[in-house]
Amino acid sequence: MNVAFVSPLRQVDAIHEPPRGGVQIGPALMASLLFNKGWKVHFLDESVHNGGWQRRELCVRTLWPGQRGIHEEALNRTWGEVHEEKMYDFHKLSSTDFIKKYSAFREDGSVQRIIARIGIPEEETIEYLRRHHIEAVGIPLAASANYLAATSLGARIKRELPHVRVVMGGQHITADPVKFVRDNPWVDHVAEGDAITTIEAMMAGRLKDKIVPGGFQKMEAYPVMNCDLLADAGYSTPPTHNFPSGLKSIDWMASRGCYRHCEFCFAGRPEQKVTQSGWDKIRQQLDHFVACGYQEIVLQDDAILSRPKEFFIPLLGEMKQRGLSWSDNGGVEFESLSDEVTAAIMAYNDGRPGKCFSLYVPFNPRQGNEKQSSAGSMTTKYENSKENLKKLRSAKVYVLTSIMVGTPDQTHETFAEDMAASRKLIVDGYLDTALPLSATMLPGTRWFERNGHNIVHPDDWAGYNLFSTHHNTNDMTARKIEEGMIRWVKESSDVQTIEAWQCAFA
Ligand code: B12
Ligand code: SF4
Repeated sequence: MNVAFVSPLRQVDAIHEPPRGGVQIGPALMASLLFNKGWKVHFLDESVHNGGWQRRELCVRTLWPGQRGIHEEALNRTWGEVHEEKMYDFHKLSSTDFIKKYSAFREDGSVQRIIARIGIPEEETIEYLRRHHIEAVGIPLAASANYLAATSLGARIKRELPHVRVVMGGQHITADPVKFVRDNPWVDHVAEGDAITTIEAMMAGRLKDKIVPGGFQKMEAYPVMNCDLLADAGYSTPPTHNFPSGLKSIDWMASRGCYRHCEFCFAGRPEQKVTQSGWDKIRQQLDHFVACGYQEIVLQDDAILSRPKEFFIPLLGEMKQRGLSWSDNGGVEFESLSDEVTAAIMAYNDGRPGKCFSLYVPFNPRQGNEKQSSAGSMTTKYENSKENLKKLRSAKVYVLTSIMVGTPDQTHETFAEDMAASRKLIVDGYLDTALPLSATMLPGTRWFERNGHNIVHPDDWAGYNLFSTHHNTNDMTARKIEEGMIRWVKESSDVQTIEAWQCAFA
């Protein structure tokens, strides 16, 4: 068959969100599987394809209180102009005055955002599919923030190329496939959970049911990711979502699933138990990355420090042997940052080829510390892990964390404590940066169940990312959460530098 995986263009909030993206590992692995079976497979990411990242069209999107649907008006300004004015105001105005001017939550109760469409327009995607005689298209919908772009593209393909089968999947759909199909009846199939064992039958049209359950699959089910399929996709070097080492890098997961069940995270659902790749596959994959010219691996594993002696430390050995550099973007578990793990990472930076550039070590709210400062409570409880952060920095590893604003249990006081604790960690040399993230109630998580009713507007899809706010809490209004994001960037600027990939205000 002749099929395509198509990630649609991005629709981002031009004021509050830094545009970030990268290879979607799930679709890349499914594309590799079908390619290995002799299918012709096209891998398109329309946010970067054909110079897409530079193509940004702006509009003002308004959502009225009590009314469903969005209203959009074209904005005759460039991304550069909007960014320049925003940054001028950001430096000149107080946090409160900045939010008065730029809040998405208006006095009349509407939600209003400047939206940038980043990537190539839908008509060019349709033309590509037509020209290449594509028979079936897979559209990922992992992040809810991509809902409008993904459903608009899928519906348009069905309208203009009705013979093309449209198959969708990803974490957003897995959270509620029944609702998704009800709202989008044109779709041919959706995956509930993993599609690695079902994608072939869905794309080939061998199934009748719309919702195709795939469970949570172990790493054995996944092939080696074939990077030749991604070669012409248009991804940038350095990446837009990670420490800019300047090297040619690729996102990868050597394991997935987690043993913790954080209330805000989809990866922590009880059925998603940790599964780690076998060594033969890991070696084949790393050899293939090297052969394709990749110099740095961006690890996205959910629980990279699970069984560190048997997995993480030998994995470092395999990467070092090949002179590969690496960073961790998926999150290193602070509690498990033992002396042994720290020593292995420090030893990586021994001057021989291959370097560990950066580690993201989140101090997230955990069970039991929800009503406290995460940075304060975690670093007090795990004093040894804290000291290891300093050691890692001495080995020239860039160590960053995040500070979550607007978690359901946060109060103004605990947020102030979190800012103070994060600041002290930076000043005392434990961290390079703490970047602010606006808490998000993601479908399928316990936060969604507990606080989903506080999402200001149900059609505010652009609010489902970690930088723009979409909700109130019992203690904080949406505006106060937005203001907290601005305050932290402003008030910490004397002790840290936040980069463009970490925040919209750089
Ligand atoms: C790597 C990663 C990233 C990377 C790159 C991802 C990318 N290019 O989009 C970066 C750092 C850039 C990133 C960004 C974001 N991410 Co992210 N990310 C992940 C992470 C850690 C791994 C995803 C992965 O590759 N998994 C491995 C593969 C094998 O599994 P999979 O993706 O689940 O794919 C399987 C199924 O879902 C299904 N499937 C997936 N796609 C498709 C497509 C089709 C056609 C079909 C049929 C099936 C199907 O089948 C696959 C194979 O079995 C996940 C957490 C996780 N554990 O999955 C979060 C996750 C996907 N991200 C999440 C979020 C919120 C974001 C951001 C919005 C954060 C932000 N910036 O504000 C952005 C969105 C970017 C964007 N606009 O697309 C959420 C999404 C939840 C939600 N409902 O929104 C997740 C689930 C983490 C969480 N917090 O719970 N992310
Ligand atoms: S946030 Fe991290 S530690 Fe928590 S469940 Fe998700 S992957 Fe696991």
